[in-house]
Amino acid sequence: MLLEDDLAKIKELFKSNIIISDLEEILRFKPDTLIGIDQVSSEDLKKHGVNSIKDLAHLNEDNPPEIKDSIPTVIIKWIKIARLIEKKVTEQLKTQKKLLLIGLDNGGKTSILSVLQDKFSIIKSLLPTKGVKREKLEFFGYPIVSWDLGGQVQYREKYYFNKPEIFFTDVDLILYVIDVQDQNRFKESAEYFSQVLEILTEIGEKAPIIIVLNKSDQDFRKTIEWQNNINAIKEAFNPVLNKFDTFEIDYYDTTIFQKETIMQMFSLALKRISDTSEIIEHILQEFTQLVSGKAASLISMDGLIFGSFFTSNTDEMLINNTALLLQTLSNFHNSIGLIREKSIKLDLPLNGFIIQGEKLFEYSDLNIPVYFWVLLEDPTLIDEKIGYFRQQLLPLINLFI
Ligand SMILES: Nc1nc2c(ncn2[C@@H]2O[C@H](COP(=O)(O)OP(=O)(O)OP(=O)(O)O)[C@@H](O)[C@H]2O)c(=O)[nH]1
Ligand SMILES: [Mg+2]
Repeated sequence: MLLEDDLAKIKELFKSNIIISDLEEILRFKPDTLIGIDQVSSEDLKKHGVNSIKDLAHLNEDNPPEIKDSIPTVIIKWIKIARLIEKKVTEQLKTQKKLLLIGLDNGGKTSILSVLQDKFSIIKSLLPTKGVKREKLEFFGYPIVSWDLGGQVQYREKYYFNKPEIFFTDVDLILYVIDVQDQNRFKESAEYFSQVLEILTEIGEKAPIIIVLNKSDQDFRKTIEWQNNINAIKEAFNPVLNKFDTFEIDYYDTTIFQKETIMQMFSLALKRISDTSEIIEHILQEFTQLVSGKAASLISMDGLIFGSFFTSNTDEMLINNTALLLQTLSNFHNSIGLIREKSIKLDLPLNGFIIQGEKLFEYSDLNIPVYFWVLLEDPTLIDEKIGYFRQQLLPLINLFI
């Protein structure tokens, strides 16, 4: 059974005049009941045997049908939205995601969780976690249950691997935390990591994993020792990654002394488990092309990057870092009583482009503003095109994870 709340979120993908009384019937609706698909395209789709949302979901995205006046990326976007709806309707929606933090003792797992919840004052007095600490949390407004697996050897050996189903089933995301300053324990950590992957494989779990290179403190990060340690970690871990090559694994360096490193790591993590991040990135691509831009990004005021589109890595860095800094400035202005601007712009005339952020909407019960950022030469087209994208993006944000 879908919860009322989820039903409401799915309804937002449909045009406002569409009445939905029974969920099962949604999949039989004509494609043009969806926001963004007009009747002419719907008729065109019919010629390709697509009469319903379900038919649309089952099209091959590598070889989309040719529809008059629509570029392939738009059709692919429709296919993905139809798939999302099918998934939400047919699968029982889990309301909370399960996040597992694993790693040797003293790596910083509990500290990272504290930073994420802005509980800075308790960090100094943290003791080693005894066994497992489970907590219900809200990250960026999304509900998550964290399982913080204390890393002391007695728990690792006697507890987790004896009853793996309790700890490792139904996991959505794993953060494997390493202390990058403790070079004597990289091998031990890699062995533990290997045991964890072995167990996950045995019980058939396939959650995305981020190897968190924690304690990459700002001053230490500049040293040769840091670089040597990172190399040593990769040397110890890469054979494990190669052995278990079906897992999706990323490295990310963090320090609890710079909250933004933890937030960006977590942004990446949420994108990995998002049902809609890919669709959002398609829409950003569509928009960027329409306004002849170079890059676009959708970012919440608290720093969650829902998705980005870019043509070069420099453009990606440029737009995301500029946007995050300008948002920090906007948060400061807001904190001293200024009204939040709907549009934030940085003009770089000598370089021939501007970076502009438009407030699209607010999400979650916390009313967090979401800004749509674009890097482009000529901003005149933004106003004209943005309404259409606002309408498409809001439901996808609500269904992000
Ligand atoms: N320099 C530095 N110290 C950190 C960082 N993160 C955590 N620490 C310190 O590392 C120590 C251990 O942190 P915890 O969060 O308790 O480690 P844990 O991984 O939860 O350890 P167990 O619960 O035993 O598994 C504490 O003294 C933290 O203050 C970091 O980014 N940089
Ligand atoms: Mg702990």
